[in-house]
Amino acid sequence: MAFSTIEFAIDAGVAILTLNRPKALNSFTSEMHAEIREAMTQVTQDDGIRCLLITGSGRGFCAGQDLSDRALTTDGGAPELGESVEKNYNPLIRSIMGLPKPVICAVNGVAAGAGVSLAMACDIVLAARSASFIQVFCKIGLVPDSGGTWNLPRAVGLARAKGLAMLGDKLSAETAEDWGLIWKCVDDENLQEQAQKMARHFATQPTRALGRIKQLLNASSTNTLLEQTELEKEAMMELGKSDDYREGVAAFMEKRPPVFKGA
Ligand code: T3D
Repeated sequence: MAFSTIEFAIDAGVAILTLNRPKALNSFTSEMHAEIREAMTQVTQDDGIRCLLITGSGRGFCAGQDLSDRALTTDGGAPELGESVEKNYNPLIRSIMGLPKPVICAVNGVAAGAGVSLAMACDIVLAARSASFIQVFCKIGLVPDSGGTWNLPRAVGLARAKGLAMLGDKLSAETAEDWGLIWKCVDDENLQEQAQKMARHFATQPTRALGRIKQLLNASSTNTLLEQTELEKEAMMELGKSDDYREGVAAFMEKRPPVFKGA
C-alpha cells in the first residue's frame, strides 16, 4: 500500500504504523487520518495481524492536530472542530481501544495534544527517555479530546489529570512512568528494538485472550462488580472453547512451550 503521511508494514503477525510527517512533528492532517483509517481497517480485518505497533518518525511522536489550517479567518469564520473530532479523532481512538488485539505505542519523542490521547488509547506505551507528554490543549483554548478526559484521570488520578490538563506543563517520560501514564520508559537507542521485540512476542500469544483482557480492563472502571464479573464469565465461556486454551493446557501438561495460533 502506498501512503504519503504514514508508513505501514506487516511482518510475522506484527503491523507497524509509523506516523510520517516529521517536519511538522507528525501532526495530524485530514490526509493522515484517512490513511490511518485505511491501515486500521486492514489491521482489524486481517486475522494474520496479531499485534499493532504505533510509532513516529523523526524527533517527535505526534504534535496533535496540524494547526496550519486552523486559524480563525478575519471574517469571523471558524473551523468546525466538532465535525473534525467526530469524523477523525473519535473513530481512531475507538478503533484502537476496541481492537481485539494488543496495541503497543512507542513514543519516540514529544507527544502533544491528540498525540498524547493517541498514546493513551494504546494498551502498552513504551517511551524514549527523552520523550515528553504535553496536554497542550489549554494553551490554545481547547479541551483534551480523543478520549483524553476519559483516559487521563483513569491513568494518573484526578488531581494530576487536572494539573496536567489545566497547566499544560511538559511531563517527562520518566515522570510519566512514575505516575502510571505509560508502561515504561527506555533508553532512546533501545526504544524501537524493545517495542518490536514486545510486538513479536504478542504475535505468538493467545490473541483472543489478549483482546478480551484489554476489553475487560477498559470496561472495568465504569462497571459494577456484578457487571464486571458477568463479563469475565462470558469471556471465560468463550475462551474455554478456544484452540489456544486447549493448546495452553496441553503444553503445560506435556511440559513444552505452547504454540498459539490466535484462534
Ligand atoms: O482541530 C481539530 O480538528 C480538533 C482536534 C484537536 C486535537 C489537538 O491535538 S489540538 C492540539 C494541537 N497541537 C498543538 O497545539 C501543539 C503545537 N505544537 C507545540 O506546542 C510544539 O511544537 C511542541 C511542544 C509539540 C514541540 O515543541 P518544539 O519546540 O520541540 O518544536 P517546534 O519548533 O515548536 O516544532 C517543530 C516544527 O513542527 C515547527 O515547524 P518549523 O518552524 O520547523 O517549520 C512547528 O511549526 C511544527 N509543528 C509542531 N506542532 C505542530 C506543527 N505544525 C503544525 N501543527 C502542529 N500541531
